[in-house]
Amino acid sequence: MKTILSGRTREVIIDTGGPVVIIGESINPTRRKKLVTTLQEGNFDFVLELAENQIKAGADVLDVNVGFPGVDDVKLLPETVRILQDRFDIPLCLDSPNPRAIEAALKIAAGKCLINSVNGEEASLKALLPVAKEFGAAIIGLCMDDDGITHDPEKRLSIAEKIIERAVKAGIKAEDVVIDPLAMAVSADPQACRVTLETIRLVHQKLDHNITQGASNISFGLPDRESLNSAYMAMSVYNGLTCPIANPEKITSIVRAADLVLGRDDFAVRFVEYFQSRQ
Ligand code: THG
Repeated sequence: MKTILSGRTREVIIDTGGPVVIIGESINPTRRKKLVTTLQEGNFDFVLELAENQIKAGADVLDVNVGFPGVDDVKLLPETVRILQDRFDIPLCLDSPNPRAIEAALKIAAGKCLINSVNGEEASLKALLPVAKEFGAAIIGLCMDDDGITHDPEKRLSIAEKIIERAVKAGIKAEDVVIDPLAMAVSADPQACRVTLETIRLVHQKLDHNITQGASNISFGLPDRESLNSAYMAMSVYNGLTCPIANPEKITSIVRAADLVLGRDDFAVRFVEYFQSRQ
C-alpha cells in the first residue's frame, strides 16, 4: 500500500513494501526552550535551521509542532508552514491537538500534508475527517479512543480498523490513513514497547497500512537514549514500521542499515551513499 505526500512540487511515497521514510521530529518545543523563545519573538531563523539540519541528515518529511503554553497556534502553525514551504520543497506533517490550527495550516499549505493526528475518539473523528477530505490531506490515526489507551495489541488493532473504516466513509482513501500504534516511555511501563511492537506486527500483517510512531518517546527519562532508540527502531522496522517520526541526525544510519538487512537496498547503494555523505 502506498501513501503519497507532497511538498510544493516534490512527492514522497511511503510504501509498505519499500524503504523507510523518515519524518523529522525536531520542530517540537518539548524541552527545546530556544524554539519557544524565538517563536515568541516572531523569529523563524531557528525553525529554518532545524529544518535544514534534518533535511541534510535524511528527513523526507518534517513534523511541525509549535504548541507551547499561551501560543495562538491557529495563527502560528500556518505562519510556520508558509515560512518552511517558501524555503524547502518537502511535505509536512502538521502536529497539533487543535483541529482549528490544522485547518488553518491546510488552507495555506502547498501539496499534500499529513494530519498529526486523528484518533478513535468520536470528537476527533468528527472534527478532523471532514477537514482531511476537504483539503485532500492524509491522516495519522492514533490507536486510542474514548476508552483511553489499551495495553491489548488486538484492541489497538481494532481501533486502527475503526479509524480506517470511518475515514473511508468520510471519502478519504484507505491508503491515506497512516496508523500510529502509540509508542510510550519504557521507563514508565516495562511492557510498553512490547505492546507497541506487537501492534505494529498486527497492523502490518492484517491491514498492510503504513505505520508511523513517535519513536523517541520510548526513551524518555533514561540515559543513553540513542542506544535504546536504535534497538527499538530496528525491531519496529522489522515488524512493519514504515515512516517513523524521529531525529534523522541520530536515526538515519540505523534506518539505512535496517533497510539493507531487510533486502530493500540492492547492492547497499543507499547505505553506502549515506555513509559517504557523513564523512
Ligand atoms: N505520535 C505522533 N506524533 C507525535 C508523537 C507520537 N508527535 C510528538 C512526539 N510523539 C514525537 N516527537 C518527538 C520529538 C522529540 C522527542 C521525542 C518525540 C525527544 N527529543 C529529545 C529531547 O527532548 O530530549 C531531543 C532529541 C535530540 O536532540 O536529539 O525526545 O507518538 N503521531
